[in-house]
Amino acid sequence: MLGLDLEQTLRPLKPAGDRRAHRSYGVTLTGDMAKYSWNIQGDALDVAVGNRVEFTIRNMSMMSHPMHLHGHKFQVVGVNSRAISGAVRDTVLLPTMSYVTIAFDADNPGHWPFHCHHLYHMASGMMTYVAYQA
Ligand SMILES: [Cu+2]
Repeated sequence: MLGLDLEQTLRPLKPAGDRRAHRSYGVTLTGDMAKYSWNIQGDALDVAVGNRVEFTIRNMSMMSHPMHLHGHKFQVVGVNSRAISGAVRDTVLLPTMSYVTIAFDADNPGHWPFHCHHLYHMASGMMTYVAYQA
């Protein structure tokens, strides 16, 4: 349950559809156990209404992180560089040293948090925003 084996077997009741992504973004989860400092680094997540966007999340830290996006549901479309048509969720677990790609339609304008759902990790810095361009 703490890896991505199960995740790769899940199939959606309603897939996000086969649109090609207009934009792909990359973010990396980093951290330091001793300092209890956690971060999310990478592309600015500036999206445009109507776009299909993909985020590839790489966990380069030594803890797992359940990553949660507000305001949208996303489909898991890649696990460790393997393309899948996976579950539709609003949170996905990133085990240590794993990659997950998620896809969603930018259909809910706003300024939406994207963060680790371990609230102590979020509070120490593992949090960013999806911002819709004007
Ligand atoms: Cu975390």
